[in-house]
Amino acid sequence: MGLEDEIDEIEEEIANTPYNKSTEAHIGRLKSKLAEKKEKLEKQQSGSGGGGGYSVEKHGDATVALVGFPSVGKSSLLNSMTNAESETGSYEFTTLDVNPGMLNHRGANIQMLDVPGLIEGAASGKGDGKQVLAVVRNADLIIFMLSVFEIEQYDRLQEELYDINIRVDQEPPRVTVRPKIKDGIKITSSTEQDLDEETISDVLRDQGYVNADLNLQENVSIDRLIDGLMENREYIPSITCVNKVDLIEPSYKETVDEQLRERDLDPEEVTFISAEKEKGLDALKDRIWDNLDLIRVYMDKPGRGIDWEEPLVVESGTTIGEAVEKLGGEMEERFRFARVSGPSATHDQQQVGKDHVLEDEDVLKLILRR
Ligand SMILES: Nc1nc2c(ncn2[C@@H]2O[C@H](COP(=O)(O)OP(=O)(O)OP(=O)(O)O)[C@@H](O)[C@H]2O)c(=O)[nH]1
Ligand SMILES: [Mg+2]
Repeated sequence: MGLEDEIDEIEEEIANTPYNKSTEAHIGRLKSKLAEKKEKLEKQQSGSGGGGGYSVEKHGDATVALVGFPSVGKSSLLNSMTNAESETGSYEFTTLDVNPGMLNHRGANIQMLDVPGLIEGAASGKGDGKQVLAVVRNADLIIFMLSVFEIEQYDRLQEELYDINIRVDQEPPRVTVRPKIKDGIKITSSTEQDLDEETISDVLRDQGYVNADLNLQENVSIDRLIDGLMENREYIPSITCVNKVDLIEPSYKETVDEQLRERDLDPEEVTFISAEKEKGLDALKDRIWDNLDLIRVYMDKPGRGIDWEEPLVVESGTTIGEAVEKLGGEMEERFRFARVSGPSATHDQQQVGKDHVLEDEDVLKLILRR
């Protein structure tokens, strides 16, 4: 029996076993066995695939990936929002490669990747789907793109990404494990756990830990526990947009909203657009910006004044020290202190050190050693 068959078999058994206290331990074993087999399969495939695949170099201040089925309008959107020219077509699979484009919004350069239409089973390595999908792993934000008549595709997109170990809209599990040389497995937890200690220890042992300290800072499920023990999971936030709204009557919107709600998507948080008619694109750009959690810092340069055109774009929560590190070179070596004006400052030109946390639209002047 091949690995893929074994995986199918375990998945089937999990699906057919009702989850309750008496089956919990068994399911725990099955799930960790499954994780292990998937890991092995992935290694086999990446080993024999001859490398290469699709890798897109990261450029700009952040990267977002457009994910959707063929013909939902990904290339059309890329073309209308960025400098890219991606081929569009009325037939499926027009785009076969990953096309990057650069979106400039609020002074930030945001790289957008047009990921070829997801095919069913892409994540299991059929065709080139899996390699193509893998570029999504490097994204800072995923945009799920749905056509207004095919909202149900959302489910499939979620599954495909889950299968390549992307966890969408999840925080990383608050699970830390420290291997040691003796004394078996010890579990400490800051909260009540639903899982039995026995189940947790079994999962740990199945993942190859014989002696280890496990610390849990959340009430973990079996899946979250396994994710927390694995190093190859990516946790990426997402937004959803619904395209081709120019094709529906206003009265049909309620039906679409209902289909979104069935998938736990709040219609208010979904962006309705027409890539072709260029409707809703500003709202989408704002949503992208909001969800990337970036801030703009305007540099006050000696002799040149404040650069309002090209701010330094960094993650929110960035300190002066980290910003200076990003600027690198001279700035880093000769840094003495900084003067900040704007939202994070108590007064104009406040003198601050490296620990000061920046906020969106701050003006920053670096005072350097001679
Ligand atoms: N009516 C309407 N048609 C659109 C819209 N956006 C895209 N289309 C059309 O839908 C078809 C597919 O668009 P593409 O942008 O090529 O779709 P894609 O998602 O890149 O497709 P693949 O590259 O095959 O994965 C084209 O004929 C577009 O003209 C829209 O907002 N409204
Ligand atoms: Mg395309």
